[in-house]
Amino acid sequence: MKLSLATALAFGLSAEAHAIMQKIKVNGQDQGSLTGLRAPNTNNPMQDVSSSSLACGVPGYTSNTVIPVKAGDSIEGWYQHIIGGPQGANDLDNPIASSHKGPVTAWLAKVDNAASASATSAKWFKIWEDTFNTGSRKWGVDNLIANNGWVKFNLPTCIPSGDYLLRIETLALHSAYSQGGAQFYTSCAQIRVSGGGSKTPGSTVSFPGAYAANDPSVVIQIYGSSGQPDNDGKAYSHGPAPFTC
Ligand SMILES: [Cu+2]
Repeated sequence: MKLSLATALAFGLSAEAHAIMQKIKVNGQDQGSLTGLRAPNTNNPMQDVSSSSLACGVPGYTSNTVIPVKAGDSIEGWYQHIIGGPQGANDLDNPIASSHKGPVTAWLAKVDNAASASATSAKWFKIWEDTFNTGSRKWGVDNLIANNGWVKFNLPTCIPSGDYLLRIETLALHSAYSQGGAQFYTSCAQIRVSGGGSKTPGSTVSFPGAYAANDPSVVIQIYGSSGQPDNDGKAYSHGPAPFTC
């Protein structure tokens, strides 16, 4: 059997080609590595949707910092192969292996104190997603790679001021053809919003809880009839629709 390079990568060679979300920018201002973040200290993914670490990753790096932001601010999150950037020279798997197709999403949860709040009891709502473009057949991860690991979105302008946890999730689907094969890469930022409004989401979810192990967005064969990871051009959705003001 002749395998394309992409298929060969998907089925094994890139097993260690993981990534960590490790810092954010606010309105273009770099906040510093791991500052104000809850991030895993390994780039291994989570593959259990019932994990108590599904919100912010397996506990590793913590911070006492709460990053001040304003409602509507531009936020960027940075994924790299390992903390600090590439793993050695000419790291073809930085920011993440190109086999790791899938959606990138961002979520908020209102909390009393972002530095100390429990992520598992937080009530989350999605604020942004980059899933799959049926026209270009590009995944959120393709755009993440094109932007050297940066994912960019705006905070809603209408959310109430106060502390929030901001969760960024990349879901790699290259091995999602069997249950338990999808790979979740998540970290959270601790933020304090000022200048907000008064609109709150009608519904929220918990992590774990938002996804079932057999959700069609979690168990999926993204390799289509052409042998490409193009989902056969079919639409893809993952979790609730983003909150809008
Ligand atoms: Cu990986």
